[in-house]
Amino acid sequence: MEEQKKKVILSGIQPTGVFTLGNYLGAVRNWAQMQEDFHSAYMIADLHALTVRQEPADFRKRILSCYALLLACGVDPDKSVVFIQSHVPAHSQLGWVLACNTQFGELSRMTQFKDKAAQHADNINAGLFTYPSLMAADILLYQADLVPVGVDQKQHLELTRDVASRFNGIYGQTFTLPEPYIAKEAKIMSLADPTKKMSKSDPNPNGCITILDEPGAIVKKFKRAVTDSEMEVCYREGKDGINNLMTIYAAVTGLTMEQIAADFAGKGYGDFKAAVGEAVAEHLRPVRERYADLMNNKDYLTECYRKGAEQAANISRRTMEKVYKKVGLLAK
Ligand code: ATP
Ligand code: LTN
Repeated sequence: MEEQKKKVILSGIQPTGVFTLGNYLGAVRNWAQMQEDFHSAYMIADLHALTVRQEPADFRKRILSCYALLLACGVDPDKSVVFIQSHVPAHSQLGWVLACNTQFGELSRMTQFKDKAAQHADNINAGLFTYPSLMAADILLYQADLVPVGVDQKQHLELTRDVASRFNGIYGQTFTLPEPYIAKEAKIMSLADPTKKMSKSDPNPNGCITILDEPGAIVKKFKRAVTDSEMEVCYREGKDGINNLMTIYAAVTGLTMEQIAADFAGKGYGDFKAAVGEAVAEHLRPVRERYADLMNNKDYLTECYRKGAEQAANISRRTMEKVYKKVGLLAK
C-alpha cells in the first residue's frame, strides 16, 4: 500500500481488568493485524475507566499491566502509536469542547450509560454520562478513518459521527468522519449465559475466559459451558451456546462453520467442548508467555509508553490548535 494512501485507525480499551477472550477476538487481535496496513494508534483508556470507582494503587498497576497485555497481543510500538490516554492532555481538552457540542438527549440514549448506571446505582457520576464525548475526542483528535471495535461500541461511533458532522457544519471542515470496523467475532458471549456478552466485569468467573487464564482453567470453563439439550454441533438460530463455541473455535483454528460441523458429526458436546478448550488454551499460550516476559522488563514498557505519548501528542496537537481557533478561543 502506498504510504500517503494509508488510512488512519484508532481504538482504545479500558484498563478495568485482564482482557477477556471477547476483547481479544472482538478487538485487540485485529488491531495487531491492522497495524500492517494502516497508520494506527491504540490507547489504554484510563480516563474512561475513572467513570467507575477504582482503588488507586490497584488501578495504577492495572494500567501498566494492560499496556503490557496490548503488546503481548501483538500490538507493536514500532509499527503503531501505543499510548496511555491520560498522558496526552489533548484528550481531556477536546473532550470538554465536544461535551459542549453534544446534547443531553443524545447522551441519555446511550445503552452503555444505562447499563453501567444500573450496575453502579450508587455512583452515577457526570463522567459516566459524558463518556461518549471523551471517546469522540479520542477518535477525532487523530482524524481516524476507521475504528476497530466490538459491536457494543457501534452506538458510540454513531454519536461520534453525529457530533463531528454537526461541528463541521457550524465551524467548517475540521474532523474526518470515522467508520466503525466490526470484526466477525464482534460479540463473544458469556460461557455461563450465552445470551449475555462476555465481559471483564462479569461477577461469574465461569462465564469469562481471560487471556491470562492457565490452560487447565480454560479447559475446565469450556467443559462447563452452557449449551442446549440437543446433540448436534451445528450453527443454527436458537443454539446460542453452541453458536458461541463454534464462533470461538472457528476464530482460533481458522476452520469454517461447515468444517467444524462435519468434524464433529456424530460426536457429543463433550468432545466438542474439550476441543474448543484445548484450541483456545494453545492459542493463548504465546500471549501469556510474552506478557510474563514484558512484566519482567518494566524499563522497556516505560520507554514504550513515553515514546507513544510523545508521538500521540505531536499528532493530536494539530487538531487541537485548529479546534481552539475555530471555536474562537484567544491564542496564547
Ligand atoms: P467492562 O466489563 O469493563 O465494561 P469490556 O469487557 O466490555 O469491559 P471494553 O474495555 O469496554 O471491555 O472493550 C474493549 C473492546 O473490546 C471494545 O472494542 C469492545 O467492543 C470489545 N469487546 C468487549 N467485549 C466483547 C465481546 N464479548 N465480544 C467482542 N468484543 C468485545
Ligand atoms: N468506550 C470503549 C473504549 C474506548 C474507545 C475509545 C474505543 C475509549 N475510547 C476510542 C474506540 C475508540 C469501550 O468501552 N470499549
